[in-house]
Amino acid sequence: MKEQFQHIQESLGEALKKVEDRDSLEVVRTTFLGRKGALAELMKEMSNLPPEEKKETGKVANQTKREMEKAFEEKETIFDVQERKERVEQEWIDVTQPVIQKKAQGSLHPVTQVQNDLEDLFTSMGFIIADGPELESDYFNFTTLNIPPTHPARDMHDTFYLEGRGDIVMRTHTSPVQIRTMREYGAPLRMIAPGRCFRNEATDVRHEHTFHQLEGMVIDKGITFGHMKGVLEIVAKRLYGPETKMRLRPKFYPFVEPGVNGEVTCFLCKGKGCRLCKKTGWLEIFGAGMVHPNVLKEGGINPEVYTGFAFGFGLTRLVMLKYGIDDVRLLESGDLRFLKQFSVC
Ligand code: FA5
Repeated sequence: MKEQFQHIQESLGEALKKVEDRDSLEVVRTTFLGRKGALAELMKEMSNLPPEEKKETGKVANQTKREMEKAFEEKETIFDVQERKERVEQEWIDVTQPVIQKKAQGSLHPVTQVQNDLEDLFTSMGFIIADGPELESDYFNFTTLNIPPTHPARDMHDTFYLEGRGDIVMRTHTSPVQIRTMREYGAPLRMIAPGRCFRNEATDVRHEHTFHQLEGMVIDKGITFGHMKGVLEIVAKRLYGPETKMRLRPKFYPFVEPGVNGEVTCFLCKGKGCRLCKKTGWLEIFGAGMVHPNVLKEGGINPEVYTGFAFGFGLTRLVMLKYGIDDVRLLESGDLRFLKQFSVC
């Protein structure tokens, strides 16, 4: 019987040499090592052996089985390695190829879009674009604008102060840029200054603690209230169409004299009165007026020679009006579901 085991083992060796693919390998496995294969059948016959031969033959049988399985696995490994090599060759990657996957692209915030639009309009009328710091000195934010430390007008702009630095505030408006620009460029001057402002507000649909304004100023010889009204009407109509109505009403601002606040018809109710416009039909979008002589002096400009007007648009409000947004707080919320509606790159 030992010879029979040896014979089966040799036959397996011969069969494996001829195997060229996985299918024929499987056939060899079932023929020799399967439950009903040659080896299993021979092992069954061992039960007929006399007891004294059984032990010795059993050892040979087990040894043969191990060696046959090993031979089979070695052949199987050759196929495994070969297949892996083929796969690696097929999956070859050229790392120098440009990436074809489309990248997620962001877009401009609606406030930036309206700001860009207004910058185009104003620069086309000869205005320069100026800039100033968001963390501003109390001196530029209030004092130079004719609001001395004890003046009650400071109550209109409650803001955020820095602990231990009473002389520095988060700017409450873009008006301090008026002074900075006058000091830098002198007269005549045509400038706008868009930027972020901060106020300690009890927030609601129209008031946010962080919002944007767009400041503007024109200084020259002979500038009148009529020039101011003309410019502001151009802006209102550019923003909301030629049928837009604008009205000016007297309002006190310490840095202008006379001062006005400017309103346009409410986009939501078309002037009928609603929650957004507090049932008035009008939405306030800017403050404006003829530059106060004290402010011109602070800017280093002689009020006996030059006059001018200044205005401050609530840029955030302009955006609300343009897109029909009925809650200002959405704009600074950082909520992408909201912002994606305005995606223009
Ligand atoms: C000012 O801030 C003045 N500096 C504007 C000015 C400039 C007047 C030059 C005269 C000459 P006022 O506080 O009214 O004014 O704000 C101007 C605009 O900013 C308002 O019409 C409003 O549209 C917007 N605004 C003010 N507070 C908020 C707020 N909390 N949230 C959103 N928008 C606001």
